[in-house]
Amino acid sequence: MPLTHEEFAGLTHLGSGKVRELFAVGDDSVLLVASDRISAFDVVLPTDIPDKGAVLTGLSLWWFDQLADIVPSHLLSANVDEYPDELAPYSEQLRGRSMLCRRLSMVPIECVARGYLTGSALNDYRRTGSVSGHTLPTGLLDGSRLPLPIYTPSTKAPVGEHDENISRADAATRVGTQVAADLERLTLTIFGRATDLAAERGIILADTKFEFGHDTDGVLRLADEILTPDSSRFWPVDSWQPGRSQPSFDKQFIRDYLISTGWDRSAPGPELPDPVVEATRDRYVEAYERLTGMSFADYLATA
Ligand code: Q0N
Repeated sequence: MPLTHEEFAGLTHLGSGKVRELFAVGDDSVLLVASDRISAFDVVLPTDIPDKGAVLTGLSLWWFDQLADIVPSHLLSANVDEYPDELAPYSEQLRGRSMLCRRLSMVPIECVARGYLTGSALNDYRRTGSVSGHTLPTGLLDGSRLPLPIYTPSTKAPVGEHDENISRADAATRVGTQVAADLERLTLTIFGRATDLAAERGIILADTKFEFGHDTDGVLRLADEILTPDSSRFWPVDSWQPGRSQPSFDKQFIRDYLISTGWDRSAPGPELPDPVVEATRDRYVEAYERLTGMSFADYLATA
């Protein structure tokens, strides 16, 4: 049985992503829960990947710590033993894969930074030669490194729809000139730090998406989960080769398996065989350990 919010029947459900849930905790906090669900080709699959939610939570916590001198985050605690009493019935389901966070007033755009050209930015580039108002050099290929990282804000689409890249001028209209400038500066500064840390570990951070919100003092804080394989594209530097779609660090076994089945990409998708589940779990754990330089078993044991 996959995690759905039914598992937390006593909590006030605020929203769902494809594989995450958000609950209200009192008036001033929220609980972000990462499930073990996985999506591929835009469909949530019927088979869970054990510990995926804990890996993504552990990675986010590590990144918040690495970035704390640049931007404050929404994190209050990831220690379930410190959570408010109303969460006590769920402690064991939440351990390792949840974050108690300040409830923010969310900024209504996605803040995307890209160091490499792929995905929706590649589509925009092929159609128009530019992405979010950045005119790019001619001759770039799928996976090409960009001359400089770019900020490509996008709309927040409802689940099932795709975010749409918008111009920086459009972003400024939606959030105001000052906030738009702060988001761009913070996004590119964080992306630069994360790119350098990942590169030290042999990993290319191709692109990533951040969400921000304002706290009750009006301070802009980094929200959501950050710099995980679900919100970012990580590519092993050894196999990077522009001119083709890059193998996904985390999901390539699943994509290859799904293609081999002839699946037509309609929901719910096929169950995954155990060897594919195990190889994928190993890739998530490897991403955690390569990026952080720490043991995932230690993370789980102390969570
Ligand atoms: C919030 N989202 C989008 C989980 C992921 N700290 C916060 N305060 C208020 N609202 C939010 C946060 C955060 N983070 C974030 N929506 C609301 C991502 N969600 C979608 C639902 O599932």
